[in-house]
Amino acid sequence: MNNQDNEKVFQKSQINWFPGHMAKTRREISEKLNLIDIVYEVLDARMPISSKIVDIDDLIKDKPKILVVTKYDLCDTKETDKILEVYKKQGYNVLPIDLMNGNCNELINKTKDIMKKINEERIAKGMKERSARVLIIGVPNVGKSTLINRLVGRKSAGVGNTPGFTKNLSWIRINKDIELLDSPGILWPKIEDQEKAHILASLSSIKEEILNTDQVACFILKKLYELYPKKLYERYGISELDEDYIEAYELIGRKRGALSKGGIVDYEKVSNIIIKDLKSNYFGKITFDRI
Ligand SMILES: Nc1nc2c(ncn2[C@@H]2O[C@H](COP(=O)(O)OP(=O)(O)OP(=O)(O)O)[C@@H](O)[C@H]2O)c(=O)[nH]1
Ligand SMILES: [Mg+2]
Repeated sequence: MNNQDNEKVFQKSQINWFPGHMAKTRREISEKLNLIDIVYEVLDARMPISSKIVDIDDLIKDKPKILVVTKYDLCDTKETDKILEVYKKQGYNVLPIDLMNGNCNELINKTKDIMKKINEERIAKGMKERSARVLIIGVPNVGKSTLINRLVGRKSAGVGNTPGFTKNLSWIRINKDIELLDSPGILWPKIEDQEKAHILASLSSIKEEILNTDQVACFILKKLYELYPKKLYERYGISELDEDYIEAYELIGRKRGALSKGGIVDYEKVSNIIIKDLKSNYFGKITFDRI
């Protein structure tokens, strides 16, 4: 967005991110599927709907799975729990978790329970018992590698707050009972629902470099205004959000000193501030999805 060129305010482009490595990861997951016993489908608690891979069941077929809902410490539990209840009613095994402070005992127990049944079936067929092989799958940046490190109890998988951090599939053993397969975050070729795409972009699951930052920043303002007006007011002093966002940008720019020469508010800087504030969790606990 540019102050001299206000018509740009309304420019919007579709958000999609499906680089070659995601297509490759999908292929490799399909190829390795016969080695997998259980799947941890990882969701971000701030977007338990938007961060769900739309065609996950085509990809992992009928493997038993656990929905591991990470970043529970960052979400608005009241709203997130409503969504998780729906998943439970649909028959999902759901486990919210705070990977910064919580432990993974419940997840390990659930995994052992599922594997026990699988092993009983194996024994009945005359096969040998084996340790559980678990695939960890999810959109970028939801905490798959962090989950692995937590499960293993040491830093085994690379972690970073940028989508696309993990580049390859790799096996990691937790103990004699469980082996994990870390995988790079994946999306799908076309995100039909652009509201979801914007939520994914706002909460750092889409590579920043390909995004129109003004568009994402305006979306964040709109979402906060709709869902958490008090938080928007507390951080930026905004109590009304005008349709073209100009007043809001001017306010934030002056408040935060995002000015260019001559004291004019630098809109690009303001967009970056908004995105960074959300990424740094400065708005407190939020959930952007609603049932
Ligand atoms: N507060 C909080 N932060 C978390 C939690 N889980 C993960 N994170 C943070 O989220 C960021 C992404 O974590 P990663 O484990 O690298 O995510 P990933 O899913 O492996 O990402 P890709 O490899 O890019 O697909 C890191 O900055 C983690 O510290 C959580 O439960 N709570
Ligand atoms: Mg990773």
